[in-house]
Amino acid sequence: MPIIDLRSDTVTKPTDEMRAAMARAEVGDDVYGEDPTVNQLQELAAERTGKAAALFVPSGHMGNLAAFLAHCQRGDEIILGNLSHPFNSETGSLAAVGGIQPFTLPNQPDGTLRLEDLQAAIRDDDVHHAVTRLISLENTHNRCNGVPLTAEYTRAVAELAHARGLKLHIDGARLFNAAVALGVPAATLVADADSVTFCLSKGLCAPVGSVLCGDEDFIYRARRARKQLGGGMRQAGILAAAGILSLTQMVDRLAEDHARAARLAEGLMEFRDFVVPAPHTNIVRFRMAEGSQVDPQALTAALAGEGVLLDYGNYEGFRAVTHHGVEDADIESTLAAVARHL
Ligand code: TLP
Repeated sequence: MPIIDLRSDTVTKPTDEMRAAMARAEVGDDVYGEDPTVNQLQELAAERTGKAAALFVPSGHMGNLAAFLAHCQRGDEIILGNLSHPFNSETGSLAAVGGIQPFTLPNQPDGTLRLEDLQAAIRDDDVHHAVTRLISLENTHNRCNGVPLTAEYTRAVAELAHARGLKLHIDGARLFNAAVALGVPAATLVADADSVTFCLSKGLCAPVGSVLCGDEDFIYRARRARKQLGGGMRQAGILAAAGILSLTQMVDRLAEDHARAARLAEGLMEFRDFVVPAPHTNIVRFRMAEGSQVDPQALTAALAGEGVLLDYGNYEGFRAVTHHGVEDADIESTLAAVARHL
């Protein structure tokens, strides 16, 4: 049975060119900083994000956590969205591992945190208070329908943060989706941020890895944090070789994923059982319409029985994510399967 896997873009497999590059990658011990392919990936990532330095990490989660550890001390506070990935889907690691307190603000439907909410959330210098150290934004915003944050918004948050002595981190797991959707270089989107993580192993198809970028001092501290988390890797050039191709060959094609997500949403909107907001990038989120008699869990299971895999959660609703492994015909087959089961 052919499988159409729309659960996530994390299911992408490395391309044939990636496997060939991995096989011939020159490697060394990266804990000593001696893996030439890792070094090449880090230089390329720094250049693409407009930062001075970069660090290859095993996952987006570790990239965010290493950033938090490098920016904060135990007992410090990070302001982030109530729908953000680090707050909801990273096992509470910033608190459990970092001893850092999250201060959540409501994410607006466009993925932003309101500037007035941010201003009010930054704590005064008072012996009772945790020290507010960092603001963390997410671009694109996973739970907010994959919406990209603009460079102008990010600049406004950075100005506010810097004026109050804080740093700004961007969880840019899908930063290149944002760049393609907005038609601006990734570096422009994060120009005013102090650090950014992006994932190689989602829409960009590498098998493993993310990159954390920032200035030299910050990356020096993040390298120690990565080691503390057990994430120092040795001959990681085997993995970095695929990541180099992610950045040089796989970015422009993200536009195809966005077009397929738009087509999927358009088709889903025709079913009266669903409420489907228009997607912005490669993430389509939708919910059951009020009064629908359809059981979403049963529908998800029935579709899975036909090889169409979607994500469903009681709180989040449905999620379908387009990626390199999903063709135009798969979108039409998905819509036909949904029609059969409604
Ligand atoms: N997101 C995954 C799951 O964890 C939900 C997905 O399928 O979307 N930031 C954002 C915005 C993410 O969406 C993710 C992964 C991460 C960070 C963490 O990346 P990894 O999975 O590499 O640790």
